[in-house]
Formats: sequence, C-alpha cells, structure tokens
Amino acid sequence: MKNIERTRNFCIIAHIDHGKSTLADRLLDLTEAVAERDRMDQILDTMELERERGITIKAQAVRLLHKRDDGDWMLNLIDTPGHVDFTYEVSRAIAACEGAVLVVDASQGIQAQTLANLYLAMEHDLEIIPVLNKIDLPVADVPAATEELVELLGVEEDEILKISAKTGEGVIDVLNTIVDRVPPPTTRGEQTRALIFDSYYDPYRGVISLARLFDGELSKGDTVQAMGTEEQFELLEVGCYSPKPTALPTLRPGEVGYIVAGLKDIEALRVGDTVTKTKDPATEALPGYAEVLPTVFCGLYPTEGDEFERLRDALSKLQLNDASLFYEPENSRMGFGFRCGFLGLLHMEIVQERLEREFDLDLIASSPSVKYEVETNGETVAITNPSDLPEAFDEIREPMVRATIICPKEHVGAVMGLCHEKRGISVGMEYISAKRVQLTYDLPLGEVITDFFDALKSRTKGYASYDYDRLGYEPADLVKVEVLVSGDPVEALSIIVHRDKAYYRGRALAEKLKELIPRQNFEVPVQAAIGRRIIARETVRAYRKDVTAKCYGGDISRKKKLLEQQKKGKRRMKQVGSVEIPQEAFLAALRI
Ligand SMILES: Nc1nc2c(ncn2[C@@H]2O[C@H](COP(=O)(O)OP(=O)(O)OP(=O)(O)O)[C@@H](O)[C@H]2O)c(=O)[nH]1
Ligand SMILES: [Mg+2]
Repeated sequence: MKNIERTRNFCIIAHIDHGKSTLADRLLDLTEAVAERDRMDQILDTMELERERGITIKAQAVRLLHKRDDGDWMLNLIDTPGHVDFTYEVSRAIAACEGAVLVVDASQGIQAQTLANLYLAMEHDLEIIPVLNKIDLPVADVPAATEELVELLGVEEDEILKISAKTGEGVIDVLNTIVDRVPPPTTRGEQTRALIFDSYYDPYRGVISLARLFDGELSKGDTVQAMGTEEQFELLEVGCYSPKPTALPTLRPGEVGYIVAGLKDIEALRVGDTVTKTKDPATEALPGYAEVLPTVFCGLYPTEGDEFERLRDALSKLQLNDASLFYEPENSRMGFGFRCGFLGLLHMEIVQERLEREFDLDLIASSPSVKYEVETNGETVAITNPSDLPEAFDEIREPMVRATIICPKEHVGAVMGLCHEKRGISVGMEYISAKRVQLTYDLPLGEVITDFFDALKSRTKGYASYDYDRLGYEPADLVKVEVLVSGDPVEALSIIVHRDKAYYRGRALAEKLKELIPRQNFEVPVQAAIGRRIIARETVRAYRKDVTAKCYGGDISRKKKLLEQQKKGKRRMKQVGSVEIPQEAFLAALRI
C-alpha cells in the first residue's frame, strides 16, 4: 500500500459548530482507528481548552486506513476550526490537501464561514465534496439547505451527501466519495520537498512539526535542512497520527505526517518553511504561506512583575504553535509586558488562557485596540496602543473591513440598523435563497471587534453569521478617551473612539468601571476625560468587602472556603498606582 495512487489527502471545512469534529469521529470509527474503549466525542479536539469550550482551535491531522473490496486506501484527514479567528489554521490545512469535505448544518444552511472557507478551498483548486449534516435533527430543513448548496456550487442535487455525523447515517458514503472523487497527490520533482504546516514545542523532544511531503521522501536518520532558515538538523523520528503518534520508517511522496527534529531552538523551523535533504537538495522552496496580519492588539502583563522573562519564553513557544501571534516588549505604568497582536478577540482570549494554563502564568490584558495610522507634519506612524495617540496630529486613519452577513430575510432591517449604528456603509445585498439574504457592508474594524457579533446575534435571534475581509485605512474623526483612577491616568484603560460617540462611551465606561473596581480602604474616584476635559465622574466607595461577615457563628471551615474563593477571585488583578484593577475592567470597553 505504498502507492501514491492509493493516498487521499483531505480536510473538513465548515462554519463553526456545523459538525466537522463529530464527522471526523465517525470517520475514525468506520476505519477502526480508535479502540472502542478509547472513543470519545470530538476526539481530535485534544486541547483541554477545546474540550471545555466545545470548539476546535487547532487543525489536527490523522491517518486512516479505509479497506474496501478494491483494496486499501490511505486517507490523511485534517480537521479544521470553524471560527473566523482561526481561518489561518484552515488556510494552512487546505494547502496540504487535494480535497475538502464541505460540511453544512442542515438546520442552519450556508453561513458566513461556509462561504469564506469554501472560497479558500477553491483558490487552491481542491475537489469539493458537499455534505449536509445533522439530518437527524427535527429542525433540519434538508430541501432548503440542498437548494442553497446547489445554487452556490452549481452541482446536481444528488451530488450532495446527506448525513448525520451523530448517528453515523450516510457517513460511509463520505468515505467512499473521498476515495472516488479526490485526486491522488502528484509529485513534481525527485528532490525532497516537505511543507511545514504546523509545529509545537515538546519539552522532552523539542520542536515537532507537521509536514506534507510534496516530493521525495523523509526517513528517520536523514540529515535535512530548512530552506528558509538554512538550519540543518537530523530527523530523530518521522511518523503519523492515527490518531496516536505512530513512528514510521519513512514518509513517502504525497503523505502527511510529523517530523521530530530534536531542535531546541524554536526559531530554526518555521511554519510555511520547506524541508529538503542536505544531500541532493531541492533548489526551489514550496510557496509557503502569506504572512497574516493581526487585527486586534493588547498589552499582556504578568500580574507579578518578576515574571517578564517567563512570559517572553512562553510567548515564543506558543508562537511556534500559533504563527499568527505577534508580540513585542512594551513598558508602561502597568510594568514590563508585551504588546501582542491577534486575529480577533476570541484568539486573544484563547492565547491568554493558553499562556496561563500551559505555562502557568497569571496575566492581565489591557483594553484591546486595532491599529491606527496617525499623520503629523507629513509623517505617518502606526499605533496599536491608544495611550500612544499624541495630543495633536493632522489626521488619524482607521482600518476598514468588508463584512459579509448572512441572515433570514425577516432580520434584514435589524442587521441594517446595527451596521448603520456601527458607522457601516452598505455595499450590496443579494438573496442566496428565497428565505435568506447576504448583506455586504464596509465597516470600521474598531466597531466590529467590540460587541458587534453579540449585538448581531441578539438582534437576529442567533440566525445571522458574519465574516470579514480587510480593506485599507480611512480617515475618521477619532479621539482618545482616557480614564483616571484616583486622579492618575490608567493608560491601559484608554480607548480611541469616534468623536460622536466619545461622550456616551466615556460615561458608560466610567459607570462600568465603578461596578468592576472592587472597593478599597479609601474612596476611589473614576473619571473619563477627553484631553483635559473631564466628561464623567463616578466614585467607588471605601470599605473592603469582607466576605466572611456573612458567616456569623464560628464555622471555621466555611470561613476558610470563602476566603479561599475570595483569593481565587483575586487572580487577574493588577496594582496600578494605589488601586487594584481586575481583568474585567480592562475588557469593559468592549461591552459598552
Ligand atoms: N443532532 C446532531 N448533532 C450534531 C451532529 N453533528 C454534530 N452535532 C453536534 O453539533 C455540535 C458541534 O459539533 P462539532 O463536531 O464540535 O462541530 P465543529 O464543526 O467541529 O465545530 P468547530 O470546530 O468549533 O467549528 C456538537 O454538540 C455535536 O454533538 C449531527 O449529525 N446531529
Ligand atoms: Mg471542531
């Protein structure tokens, strides 16, 4: 079964929650990749965080063996995340495959990320296998969803597979269609070329990378080099996930697997780089990946000042596994920390959580911001930290996005109203079926990263989805709203907003902070200001809340427990001047 003709590389793509990981479970079952006793739901969501949240964050590659009457087939499956913040994961997976299973939840129809991920797959000329999932649900509307897919893909109705990843109905057809329709990988040259599409750091074995072999072979013991960094190393092990890591003597042309380089220097092998053999090397590297640009920035600070170096180490290791993460050192009244860039707010939250869990750090994130361009005397600087906005400047420009929103036609009015409030400009509107509409708006990114998605969901009863692409920068009338706590400006709470909204946002922010900042032994005034003008003032009254006051009587264990709880609740606080400010306060601006 070493024949390249018998290999199929495919990924599963879909909108969030449409059932990719569940379908992957069923494919694993059918190919008996996992022993009965080891089975569990969404088995490929291996990270603790993924399991808790029920979402996929990282793409995962597994090898399956599909036995049919016409012989054995080797299938390399890559399960991808569906959330818009993790599209970079999807794009890298797509570049390692020849086919894509496009899953659509039959109760929801086509959603914004269905389109975004489909377009990515089409750009790479992947064979698309459309699958309607969740047909077991009573609310599934198979005819309507089928019509949408037929319209979108221009395929015949009977080319659309109808399955339930939950019950397993129809899943065998998915497997067979992959074998029959996805083309086998092709190779171009004799010299080895392997594309690195993911990496992570293992404390015992160093850097472990996932690779797709485009040409040639890689075997244990080979001396190889990364064409980008020109770093040389020996392969300590090669293998595949099935789904447990399984060592193999050789990775062959067209295959997907992992390589262990034993590198401790994590800069040496980057995602997107091409690995070739040192003896008889390839001359031209594979295309690699476009660099991704972060959209949201915040400062990350250790709650304890002396953890700065540990945070640096953690960020560099995490970046290996998450190439879209950006960071650089930053020093402010919050202490020493890093200004970090993310692909969205969920990405920011996930990175903070991963740093805390995987590297045992306690962190505070400052108010998130987008990147602005500020022009003064003909000179343009980019700022990602609102506190860096100078008092006087000639022009400030904000990043714009083109958003695609899909919703049932009865909610069009609500969506238009929301986009208008967020300073959006309508670009187009089109029916994707008799009942559902696709709206296109140009919006300032700064308005989209705040509560846009929550507002969209609540105003459409959860029936709308959205995705966006970046446009350029546009001038806007923006001002900085600063926050003073006990009379001291707290830079990390500053926000940049449109002048028309500055008063309202400033007042709302002060009110919110009053709720969030815990009472101290003294009175704490909280003020919002534009320039030198104070626009709002609230007061956090003195008196430290003593939770144990509630337990009169002398139950010491209960008292201890409460104190313990209070201590836990205290994590993620940062001493700024004389006041302790909790994490929620820094994120308050997102919810006003
Ligand atoms: N009733 C029913 N539920 C399903 C089916 N497939 C998936 N689900 C449920 O849908 C939810 C989401 O499933 P996942 O497999 O995690 O979805 P996903 O597409 O991998 O989600 P992300 O990776 O976060 O984008 C889970 O609660 C599943 O149990 C199905 O065929 N029928
Ligand atoms: Mg998933």
